[in-house]
Amino acid sequence: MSDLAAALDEAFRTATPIPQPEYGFDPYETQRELIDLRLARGERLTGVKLGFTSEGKRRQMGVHDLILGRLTDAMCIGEGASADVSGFIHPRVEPEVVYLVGRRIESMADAFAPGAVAAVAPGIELIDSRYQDFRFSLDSVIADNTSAAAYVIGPWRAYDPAEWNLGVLFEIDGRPVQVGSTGAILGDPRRAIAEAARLAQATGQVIEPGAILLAGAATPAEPLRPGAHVRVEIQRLGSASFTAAASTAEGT
Ligand code: 0L1
Ligand code: MG
Repeated sequence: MSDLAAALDEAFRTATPIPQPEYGFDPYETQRELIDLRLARGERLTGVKLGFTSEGKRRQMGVHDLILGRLTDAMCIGEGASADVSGFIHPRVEPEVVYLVGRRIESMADAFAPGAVAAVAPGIELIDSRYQDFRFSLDSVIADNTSAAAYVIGPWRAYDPAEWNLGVLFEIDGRPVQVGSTGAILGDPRRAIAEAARLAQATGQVIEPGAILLAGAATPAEPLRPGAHVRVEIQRLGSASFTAAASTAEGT
């Protein structure tokens, strides 16, 4: 177990951010160690997420590639639920397209095979960097499991690849805070399964049938305030929502 994985796990468990490390760690290996600690505490893997799926965000953060993170059942907030967010440090929320993986994905070829995506849903991702001030490099955010913290999934519907460029309305407390299009995800969210396959193969992971894939944010993220009601509506797909029930560690 590396020092960085242990420090990130403690930062997560105590909601106390740490300075980002500068060198001397393997990003995806540290992420795996971090997730193994959670699995050893009884959590179960539920899927993966892509990050930095918009060129604008990559430019803003000065990074050059997408990143892949892992999701567990403990990160799942029920659709429409009231969720205790006191264990998060400085959480942000963003609208996501969620895919249900329909077959075992080990290589790019699997991603293009029939049935690779079985269903699609509107979703919300809650990201929370375990680093001070939400500051990180590409490598350090990978080690921090790509800031993955929680997710909400709305109703599933059958996947129709023709429906890829859909309007997105992102509301907090009933007011629109962002509007956008799912086309902002990789220029075409249908690319998400192939990009996830590429990164999974490169990092020695297999995406199992039944896994979920958070394909990426369709708009910029917004800070999550205590008491906020967060709702995402995606044209034709429906909506996902939750309410933040308590203060976060930084009281934001
Ligand atoms: O899900 C995302 O796109 C976020 C990836 C990590 C970067 C961040 O924390 O903003
Ligand atoms: Mg995201």
